[in-house]
Amino acid sequence: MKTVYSPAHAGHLPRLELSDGKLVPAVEIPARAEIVLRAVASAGLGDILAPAAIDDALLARVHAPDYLEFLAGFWAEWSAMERDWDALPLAWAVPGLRRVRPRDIDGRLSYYSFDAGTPLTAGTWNAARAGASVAATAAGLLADGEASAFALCRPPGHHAAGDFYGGYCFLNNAAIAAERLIERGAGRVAILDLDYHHGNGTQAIFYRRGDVFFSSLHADPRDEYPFFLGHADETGEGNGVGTTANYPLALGTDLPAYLQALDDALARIAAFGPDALVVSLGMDTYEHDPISKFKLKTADYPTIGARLAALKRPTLFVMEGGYAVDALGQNVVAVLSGFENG
Ligand code: SS9
Ligand code: ZN
Repeated sequence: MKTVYSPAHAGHLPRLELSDGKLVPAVEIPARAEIVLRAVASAGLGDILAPAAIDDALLARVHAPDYLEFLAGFWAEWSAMERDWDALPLAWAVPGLRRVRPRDIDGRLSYYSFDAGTPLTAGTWNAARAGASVAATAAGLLADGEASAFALCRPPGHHAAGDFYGGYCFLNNAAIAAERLIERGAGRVAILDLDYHHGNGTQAIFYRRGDVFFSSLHADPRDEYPFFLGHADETGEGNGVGTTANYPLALGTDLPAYLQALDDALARIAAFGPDALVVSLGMDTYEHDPISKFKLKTADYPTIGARLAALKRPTLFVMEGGYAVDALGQNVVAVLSGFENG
């Protein structure tokens, strides 16, 4: 399996994040992607390729033009105000308030975000664009006939919706990959989100679409971030009725309970009959993840990879979360080699 990687992710270097009411060292850091790169290289998974520059028209298929313009221009505005620290928003237009776009920079920061835990930094836009180009290039490999590919994206993407960021995510890499597959001829694409957190951004982007099936296994949003999406009764709307499937799971979920949900999701995907599968590969389901509460072990991941292989569809893995940095490389390789041997 080929890997697509760009070192440009390292320009997104958040220092402190807001967590449990405190500013603490950020967990979504460059070392994450670097350790995964080293692990896929030393496992001999396959060639490691650089991405091609991303087409703006592809980004615009997923994200609103005003949102992209905001992200692209943000740091110039922020730093012109003599602010050389990372940006965090402060107030949101919850129901009862009005979503009218503010002129003020802090107002716009809030308008285009949904949490205060996601620092926007000097290098964020370039890094996020590079991550999106990694996803798009890896999707192109599938369209060229590869059976599988790994998009080693950073920052992650699945919490980013069409017009807001959050959850360490700015551009929705998995959604961009799905759109690239459709551009290159796929009639139907399934996305399976295995990150510990619900992929609220990806779900929102495709909620009314009949050509993209979205399913997600994640900690129950009553117990865990992102709290306000990911319940089992969210099943799609309009043309997308029946094309969303959520599996909210209990804190402490271990392999048997996880596989029960996974097998159900895979049966739903098989029935949908996709031309390609995009896996949002979050490794924060790991038992020692510092911000998560599932109980999967390194030895469990090859089994999960093999179940994905049994679907027998062209499969694109897109890196999402996973914050136990020391184990992240081995855990990713465990899924991908389980897939290849499955
Ligand atoms: C932990 C704060 C968690 C959001 C987590 C986003 C995960 C993205 N105290 N904040 S995969
Ligand atoms: Zn996550």
